[in-house]
Amino acid sequence: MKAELQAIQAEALAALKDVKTPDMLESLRITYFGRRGKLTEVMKGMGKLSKEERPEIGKLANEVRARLTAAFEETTQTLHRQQQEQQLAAESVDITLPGRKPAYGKAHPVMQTLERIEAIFRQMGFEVVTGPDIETEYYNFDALNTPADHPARDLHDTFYLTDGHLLRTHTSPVQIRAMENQKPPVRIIVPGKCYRVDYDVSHTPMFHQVEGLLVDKHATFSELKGILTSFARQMFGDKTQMRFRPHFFPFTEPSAEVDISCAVCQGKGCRSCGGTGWVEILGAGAVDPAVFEAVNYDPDEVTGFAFGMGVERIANLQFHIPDIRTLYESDLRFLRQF
Ligand code: 2NL
Repeated sequence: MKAELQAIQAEALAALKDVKTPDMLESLRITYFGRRGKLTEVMKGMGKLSKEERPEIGKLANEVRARLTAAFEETTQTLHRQQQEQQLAAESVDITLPGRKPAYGKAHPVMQTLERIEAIFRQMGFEVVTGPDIETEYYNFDALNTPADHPARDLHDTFYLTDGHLLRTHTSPVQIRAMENQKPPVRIIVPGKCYRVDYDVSHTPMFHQVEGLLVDKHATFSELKGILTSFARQMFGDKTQMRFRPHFFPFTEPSAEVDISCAVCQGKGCRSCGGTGWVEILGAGAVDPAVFEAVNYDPDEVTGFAFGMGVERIANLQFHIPDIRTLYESDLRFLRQF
């Protein structure tokens, strides 16, 4: 029986070495430790031993069982570790693979143009100020010397809301608020969204404006001309010529519309400028004394100059976009060109 036990131990230890899977291990466990297992059978036969044999064989049987139990346990651990290592290897990430490229976005063409305009005026000492899109009739029209019967106030031109509110038709109300809140000198530009009831190749119901305001003890029209000429040359090129045509705005007197020489034909006349050699880029003028009175500035103490330009129009000249409405159709095939 002693030899039998030693043989079982040797055989089981050898068999364990060849175990590759948990299934193999389990069937081996049944072979030795199962109800009819080899070791179990030997243990069952212990009762037949003589009193003399029993202690020695019993001790050996216990040792063999303990050793095999430990060996089975160790194999269980080994298989488990191998299984984990395989899983880790299978799931590992190859950090040398190239990453997925993020899709870069960029500023809308109107915003690109607006950013350039702002940078040019900032560099000339203007502060950028913004205000609300929803305004009152007072700030949008009354304070700007625009009479009650002025056509701009027409329902057909202005989006009216309830309670005397409206969507601002220009950014001028922000300048009114700025003058109410600060004493001269004032040197600001006001970019922002504006709204008018209008829709064709050159108008969208929402558009962007940049207005500028300069108020000081002795501000002059020539200073305004200098600022606007410098702006136009930085925006459209060194050789750009300027032309001021008399015009009328309710809030400025005198007023002018300002043209630049056509950048496409250098003023020779082409389709882009309708053959005239000039394209209009902005309106400007000397702040009307009635506007100063509305904000409690003394027209005898200060002079002021203001200007306003449509950003979509400038973007059009920069990028040669034939129909302004395409800017707001959110078609990426169009927008990606700029
Ligand atoms: C245009 C013309 C202009 C102004 C805007 C202004 C603002 C105040 C006082 C006086 Cl607070 N004037 N703004 C002046 C002249 C022209 O815009 O054609 N814009 C697209």
